Amino acid sequence: MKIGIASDSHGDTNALDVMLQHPAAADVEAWLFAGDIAMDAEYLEMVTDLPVIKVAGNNDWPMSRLEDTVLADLGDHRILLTHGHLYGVNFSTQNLVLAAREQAADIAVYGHTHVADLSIGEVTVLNPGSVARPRDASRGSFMVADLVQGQKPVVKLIRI
Ligand SMILES: [Mn+2]
Repeated sequence: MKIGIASDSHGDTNALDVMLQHPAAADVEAWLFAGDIAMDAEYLEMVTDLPVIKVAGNNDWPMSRLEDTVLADLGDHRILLTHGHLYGVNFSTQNLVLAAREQAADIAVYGHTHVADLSIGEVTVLNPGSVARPRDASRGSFMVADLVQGQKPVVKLIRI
């Protein structure tokens, strides 16, 4: 199954619309939203009518009732989804990888840095970057991951 991964839209629903109109988003069956801000995850749910697995970002505190970290089992993959600020991702993804290992997750998804990150390994670590406020390029970004049974995910970074 193909999942879309987005983060840090910070209320820019126009950027989310552009993302959803991208051909790469056409056959996505579920979305992961890594936080900042929670309302945007609700917008995604509303306009796509797809499941949106979501967590709170640092800018969602204290309004959001969302969890900080969620585990999602999709096929034979287990994804640890979190915004990342609680794991010190501005410094390193080491704590995030440790948390994923402890939870037997093979994929860790985070946001917060607004910088896309893709590291395929024992734990595959993904950051889709910010769809609205990128710090690593002039155009925002998101990811599409193809989750195949028994294989590493096939992940594409897409600039909008
Ligand atoms: Mn943040």
